[in-house]
Amino acid sequence: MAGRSPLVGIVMGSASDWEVMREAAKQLDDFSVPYEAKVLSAHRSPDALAEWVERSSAKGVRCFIAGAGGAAHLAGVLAAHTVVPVIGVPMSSALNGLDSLLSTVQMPKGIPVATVAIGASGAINAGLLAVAILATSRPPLRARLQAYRDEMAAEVSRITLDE
Ligand code: RP5
Repeated sequence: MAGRSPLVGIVMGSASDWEVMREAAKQLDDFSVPYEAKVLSAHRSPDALAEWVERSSAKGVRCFIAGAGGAAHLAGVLAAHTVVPVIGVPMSSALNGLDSLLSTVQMPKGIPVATVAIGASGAINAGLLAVAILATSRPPLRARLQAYRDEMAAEVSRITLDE
């Protein structure tokens, strides 16, 4: 749902992150939430990152999702430039994502980043968390999110095990 005025900004440190980060975008598509997705790096293009997050916040983005790997400071730097909520997605890495996870989750007090799990599961949850944040002030979206949860519960209750 790239196109309409974006409510969510998805950013990643490298094009190599997109395979995972597109899972967040898919969730937003499923809930018809408009987003913008960009590659911007906290260390390779810091000025462009700051300019984008400040412009996006002013234009009406209500939640950011930031995915990065290694010494993953992208989400924290993003959060330093906006009061809009930031969700961090740690990418898998040479250290199996543990470096990315700790770099993203261990923000010093004052500038929070809501960190999800490493990799694709985390990206899916980041998309769903962004939907939940938006749903706090959008009753139709809240109803769709509740229906999604209800269907999940129904799927679990349909499971039968061979004995
Ligand atoms: C980080 O370094 C990116 O977020 C990516 O996860 C990682 C590797 O980047 P590339 O070498 O694939 O560009 O900045």
